[in-house]
Amino acid sequence: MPIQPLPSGLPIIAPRAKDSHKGTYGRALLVGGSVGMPGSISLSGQACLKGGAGLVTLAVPDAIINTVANFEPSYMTWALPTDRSGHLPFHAKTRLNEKLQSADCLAVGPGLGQSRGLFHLVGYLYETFANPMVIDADGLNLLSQRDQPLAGRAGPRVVTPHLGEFRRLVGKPHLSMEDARTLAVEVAQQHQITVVLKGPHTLVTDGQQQWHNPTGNPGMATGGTGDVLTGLVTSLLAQSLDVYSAAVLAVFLHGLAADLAIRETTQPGLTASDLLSFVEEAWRDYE
Ligand code: NPW
Ligand code: AMP
Ligand code: MG
Repeated sequence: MPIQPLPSGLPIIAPRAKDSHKGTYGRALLVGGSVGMPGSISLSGQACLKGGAGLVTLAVPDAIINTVANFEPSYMTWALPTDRSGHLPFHAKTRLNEKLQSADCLAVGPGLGQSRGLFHLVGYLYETFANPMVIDADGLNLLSQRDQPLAGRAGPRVVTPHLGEFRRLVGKPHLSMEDARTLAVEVAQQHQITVVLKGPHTLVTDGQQQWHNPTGNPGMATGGTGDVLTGLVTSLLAQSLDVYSAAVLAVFLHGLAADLAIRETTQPGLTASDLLSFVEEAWRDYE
């Protein structure tokens, strides 16, 4: 039974055409993971599949590729070099470029870690990848270290900070959530990007439009739930939604999955993996 009526203004995804195939639903490339954080990028990849993307590839440091591959058989993996700290060096871009050429959309950041090489790699991707791109987690932390964090984008962009990450991005360490919500609209407008400011009643804005998300609950305050959201946004981009619509629908389904999950689990017991299991039921409510 549906949990609540669907709110108006929710983006619409057309039913699948009978003659469609996996290429119809897009090729998504997700870059992340590091030694110690292989789970985050896997959660994103699994969410990207559950969101309906046709082909999902995770580009990860070769040191963790077997671990990441073993989490889920339905996505592909692409090994990049690992530096001595367990991260991707800047020259990983050469091998990454082989996959970027065929990627309809890109996500960067979950579990990526931070290093000098990654600072340059993330800046390079932000400034050169012409298709839609999601930047989350350490991808945001690395952009934050640039003189002008969000300047120079080469294509449509969605950033998905929680309050801590947003504070770093705008260089205001004591910003309240209320002020952050106001500033998020200004930042989106200034850079012509979509900002997803996560938290209770996540705000999605492109500077013109605003979505105050009605779904979600405090059970989601647990490691990995944001990584699931990154995968869902990326999935909807792969299916050709515009960046604002992809962000709104992903945030809505993500919260709805959590609301459905706690009917069967509990708020303290909810894990990011549980969220993945309930994305399907969220889709059913949406349909
Ligand atoms: P506090 O604790 O309240 O003082 P970070 P992260 C603040 C990966 N993960 N509202 C918080 O402040 C991610 O993908 C891997 C307000 C603290 O200062 C990243 O790559 C997992 N403040 C990496 O870990 C599962 C908030 O921000 C700081 C806030 C680091 O990401 C876990 C914490 O944020 C994780 O996803 C909020 N809503 N949220 C895995 N299984 O592999 C946070 N803060 O330092 O950016 O750390 O978000 O854990
Ligand atoms: P992250 O901090 O990147 O792992 O993202 C956490 C996710 O959980 C975001 O989608 C938040 O909107 C959601 N979340 C965290 N705490 C709450 C809460 N108290 N109520 C609703 N959603 C939450
Ligand atoms: Mg996160």
